[in-house]
Amino acid sequence: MRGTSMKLQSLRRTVLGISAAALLAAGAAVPGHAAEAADPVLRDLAAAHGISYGTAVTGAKLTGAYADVAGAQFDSITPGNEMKWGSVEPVRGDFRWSGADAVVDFAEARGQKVRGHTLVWHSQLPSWVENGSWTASGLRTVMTEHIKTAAGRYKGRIDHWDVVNEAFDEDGTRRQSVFQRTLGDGYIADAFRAARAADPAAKLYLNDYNVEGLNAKSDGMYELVRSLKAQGVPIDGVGLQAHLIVGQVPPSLQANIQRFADLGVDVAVTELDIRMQLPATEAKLAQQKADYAAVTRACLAVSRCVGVTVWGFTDSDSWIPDFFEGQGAATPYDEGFRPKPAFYGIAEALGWTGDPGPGPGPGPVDGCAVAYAVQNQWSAGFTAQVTVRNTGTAPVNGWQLAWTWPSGQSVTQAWNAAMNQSGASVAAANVPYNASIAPGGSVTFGFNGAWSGGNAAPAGFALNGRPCATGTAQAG
Ligand code: 9MR
Repeated sequence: MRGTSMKLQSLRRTVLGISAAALLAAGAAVPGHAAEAADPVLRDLAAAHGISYGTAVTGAKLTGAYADVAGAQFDSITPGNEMKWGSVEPVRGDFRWSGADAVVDFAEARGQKVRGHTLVWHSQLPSWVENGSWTASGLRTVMTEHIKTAAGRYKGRIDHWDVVNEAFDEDGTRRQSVFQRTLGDGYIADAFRAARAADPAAKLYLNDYNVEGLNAKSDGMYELVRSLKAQGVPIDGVGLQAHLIVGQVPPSLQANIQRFADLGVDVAVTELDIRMQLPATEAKLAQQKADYAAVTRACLAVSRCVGVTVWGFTDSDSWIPDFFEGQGAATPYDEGFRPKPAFYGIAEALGWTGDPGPGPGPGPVDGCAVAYAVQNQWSAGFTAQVTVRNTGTAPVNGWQLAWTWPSGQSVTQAWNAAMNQSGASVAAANVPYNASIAPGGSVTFGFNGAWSGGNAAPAGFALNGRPCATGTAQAG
């Protein structure tokens, strides 16, 4: 297993040769600290230990700086949504593969492995499956046909399939999904057998969340894996999703990985993110760094732990703010693609001994004011200018201005800032040439946006997490 990774590393070096330094030379739009030539490359560091470091991606975002970082830093890609049943067969017999194909093509062009996610899951199921009135044999046929079609389409191109996802309730008993209710306990063995038949080379995984530490749910999963192995069911691995909370990495993580490994299966951390209550503070980011390092070290400590995948590498592409109100900042890069302390925590756990530099993330701000002006507006679009003034006494070195749209607007194009939008939340980050704002100084950036119905100004702005006064920041 680890030998394979070493081979992949040398292939990548000679054929692709992408590195942070090359990105910098190519002028890639990774603002702030991200494009430092001395920054570590996680996929190289991981390969030196024979493990993999991967990321989930949103296929539609795989251009520009997002694609550059995903391609340069990670050796494994998981499509975040594009391979789910609801995405590929929303209507029975009507298959839509373009999203999944694009992610697989992206990964192959960069020498990256692909984790297929996921074949049998109770969620993001098309309604025709979830709400159909099935006989057991009818649903079994539909399930095994789906596995045959999806795993068969990518035969030989997927390293690991999450064959069955989230099969357990928190108490370790089976989740009462449509599959469990209709087919009974045996559906999991059937799914693994169908996946093996469709793609014999893929490693077949059982994947779940809240099973990272020793607890009732991971006990249930352990018992199932033990019994599947005893019956000769073709299961190769266990995926621990690891959607964690800052400061709460389970102390028994390594012991849990080890007990699964001792059953004769591989283990992977498949969906790592570590969320916090916003705003992010230096103390929380430092704890998060320690947490990312701890998870990485736990995997390194068990020889059958084959790698770690983060569930989104940038805070601009994370499910957390949409699902946990007031929480976020869960990934290793900020919304402007700048590495956070967590990124260096991973690198250090993988043996990197370089200098993370003066401050990878935006630092504290002791006073700010923002002037927001719509300069031009037409039927569905507008141009706005934003001036941010440092009204404090300390220099700002690296900044991110956040706001929430009041009436459904969206940013379409930006200048003098790197902008990202997730739902109604906008983050505008500095570009390399305007990262510093001296006390009393200001920076101005602009953007085009789309609106319909209303185009009210945002109610407030926060600079590096600190609320700013509004309407008083004249350009200067
Ligand atoms: O990241 C995925 C997000 O975009 C979807 O909205 C969400 C819907 O449930 O699924 C997210 O990914 C999930 C993954 O497929 C399985 N484990 C939990 C992940 C977070 O919800």
